[in-house]
Amino acid sequence: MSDIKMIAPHVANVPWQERPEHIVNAPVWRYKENPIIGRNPVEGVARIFNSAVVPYEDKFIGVFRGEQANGVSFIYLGRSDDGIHWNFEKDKVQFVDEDGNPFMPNYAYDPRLVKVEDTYYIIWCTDFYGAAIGMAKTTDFKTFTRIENPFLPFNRNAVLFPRKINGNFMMLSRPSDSGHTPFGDIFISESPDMLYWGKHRHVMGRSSEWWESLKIGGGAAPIETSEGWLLFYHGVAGTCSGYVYSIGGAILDKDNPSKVLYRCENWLLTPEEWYEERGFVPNVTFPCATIHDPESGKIAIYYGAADSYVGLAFCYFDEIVDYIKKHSVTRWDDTDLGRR
Ligand code: BMA
Repeated sequence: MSDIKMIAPHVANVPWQERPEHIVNAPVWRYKENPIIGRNPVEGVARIFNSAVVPYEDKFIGVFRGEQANGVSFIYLGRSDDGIHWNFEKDKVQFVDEDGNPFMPNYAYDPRLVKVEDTYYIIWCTDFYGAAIGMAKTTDFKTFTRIENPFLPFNRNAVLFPRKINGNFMMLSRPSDSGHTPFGDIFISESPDMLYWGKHRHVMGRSSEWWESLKIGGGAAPIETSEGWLLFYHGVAGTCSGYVYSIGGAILDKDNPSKVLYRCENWLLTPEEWYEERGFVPNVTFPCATIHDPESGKIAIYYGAADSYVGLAFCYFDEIVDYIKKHSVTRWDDTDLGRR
């Protein structure tokens, strides 16, 4: 076993189910009662998927992608005592500008939720004359204040690191196009103030492994470890009947996270269950968050399934790190600084 340590606040009540006996060779297993969020969960919302949660006041809170019955996605707030059963607010999250005036995006999808210092940041895909990254902050989950869109269009899948590195906020993103983007690598950018972003670097690209050969994108907020940042991300294959989204894992350098230390050549989870293979968009497992605890080593992964449901999967920190290291294949453009 690896002696790598997870560096994160203790969470006593990580949602959890032990590994079923029949799962022997895989480091990640699913919650038996998946999906944890089914169809039509809120009046006027047809599907909730691709959503992010955090521990909050000994319970859990989350920002959920709710696709309304008119096909437009917005963010809905949900609360849970156990991280599994969720209650949603009826109305979508109302964003305001710095002066407190209403400032709603035209749409909002694939939100991530990351606590940095004392503030919770929501990062989502927004319409900024095309798909781009939207950001807002809150300290009380009552007022959600938008901050400047960090990047130009087109971009998606932005994921903030949970702390500053070398004095700067760090964010992963995936430059894209305006449609169903048939390409894409993960990049990282830095900011001293969450306003001005620069020092852009390439982190990792599509690989020659089939399951992530078309495009990749950040997933859950990276988990700090004694050696580097554990990243769950999505990798996409283009097949003759459409895209297939799987979950991958990598460990990025602690001080220079544009360098990949380890990258698992195998997917960690790929569509296999009915709720992943069948839905609005079949064959999608799309990770957006983890709840994790350094004391027990438990990690619960929240992922969108088939653009229709939310699924929950589990792994042990030690085992997933060992698995990623054991099956690591990196290329020179993963391990370099990502500057050209
Ligand atoms: C991507 C995003 C995700 C979605 C996926 C599969 O481009 O739009 O929200 O889960 O496609 O449809």
